[in-house]
Amino acid sequence: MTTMTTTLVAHAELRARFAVALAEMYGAEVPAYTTLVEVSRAVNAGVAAARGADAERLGSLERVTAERHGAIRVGSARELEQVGRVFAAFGMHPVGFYDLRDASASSVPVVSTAFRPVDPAELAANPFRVFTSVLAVDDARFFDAPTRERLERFVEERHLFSDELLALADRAAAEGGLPAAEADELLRLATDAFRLSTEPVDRAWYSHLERISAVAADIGGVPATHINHLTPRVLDIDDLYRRMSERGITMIDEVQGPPAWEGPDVLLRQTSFRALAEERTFREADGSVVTGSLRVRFGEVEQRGIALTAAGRDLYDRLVAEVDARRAGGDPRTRVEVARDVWREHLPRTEADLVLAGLACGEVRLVEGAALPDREADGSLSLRALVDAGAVVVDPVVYEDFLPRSAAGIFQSNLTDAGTKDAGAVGADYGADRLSAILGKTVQDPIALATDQMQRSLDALSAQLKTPVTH
Ligand code: OOG
Ligand code: NI
Repeated sequence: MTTMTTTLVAHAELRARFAVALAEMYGAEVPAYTTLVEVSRAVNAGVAAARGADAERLGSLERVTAERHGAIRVGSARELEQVGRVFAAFGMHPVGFYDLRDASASSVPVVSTAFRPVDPAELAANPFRVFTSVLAVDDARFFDAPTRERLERFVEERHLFSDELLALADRAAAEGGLPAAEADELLRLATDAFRLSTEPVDRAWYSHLERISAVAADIGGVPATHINHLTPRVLDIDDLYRRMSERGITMIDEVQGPPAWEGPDVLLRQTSFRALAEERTFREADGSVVTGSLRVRFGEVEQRGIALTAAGRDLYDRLVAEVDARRAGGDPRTRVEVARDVWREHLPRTEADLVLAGLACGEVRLVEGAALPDREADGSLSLRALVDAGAVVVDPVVYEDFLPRSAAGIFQSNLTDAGTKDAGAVGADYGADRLSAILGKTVQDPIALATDQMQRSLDALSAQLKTPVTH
């Protein structure tokens, strides 16, 4: 007797197909996204032509050009738990906790995590990730008791993810993938769950929430969730900014995050533009259904740099505070201009120096046939001596995560109204632990993941040299 083995469509392929399906849907919904993707491709091809192999230090041209992150917003712990199960089907796990409630002057009542692959091989196969925000309905600074109650009821009554989708997702997560027909079905249902709903929006309820926060209205004022944006990755975000502006697309005032400078790109730089108003149907107070428009989605693009260690992140946060202090102290230049000076004063000029200083994460690689430096007195080899001798090269570990301040800046710059917030009320307590409890799995720490990756490569190097390598 023969046993039939069905080949499974594994997580990486499901994820790659999910990213493509969402991009096709979003491109049809938001035409400016298609322009953004075209311009991103042109930017990446230009950088590759100008810089050759060096352009691929932070990821192959193929990976970078295919790379996207999405953003979605949900309204309750139940919805967050369910969307976590959907993403697990695609090998995407919660990483990082971002509290946006205090990160912006506007009213942004959400906390967030990102679902993404964590294994370096899975990231290399397809790094698709989704920045996922959940409404902090229990935060009294934003929602009074009657609004909170109504919000909870409204969100409880809707069903973003069908039982069929959740069952397929759980099966894909448990079995490492799905047979071809079930994989197709999973992709269809999962993509559809993020399609812009055509169901009428209750005008009065939406407007009530909008006065508190446009973000709250986009989450709790509509009958379904939707992709808020899909973000391509570019190798030169300043070039992209120029090219989009030349095409007549108004970008937000500046690129968020670290400045452009001659040294290494750290962490993440992002910028965005407001998408056009989209047609939606509304139910008015008198029961009539009319066509109107909403302008809540936008286009975003990003450039990724090297991941930082805990010490590097501390330094980064101090540099950001230093930039703020200089501007508050009267420096009239833009944030980016001031930041460039601060960067020049405090950061090493190369990735290898950042890594050797213990500030950034790199993977180390032995150069075939190169002569080794002298050992230290204790018999070990120092990483610095190995690098200086040309025996070891350092490849950057890419920052795979997000920045709360940039995220808040992106949220804020796409709102027309600051909303309202009662700073005197007591905020609700959120943290990675609370999200982990909701999701039933640990929200992992971005810095730990990047430092572990570096440590594994150092361990492998020590094993290869049969000598401890000290860093
Ligand atoms: C998310 C905003 C943050 C990013 O890339 O930092 C963000 C949202 O608008 O839902 O997308
Ligand atoms: Ni984004």
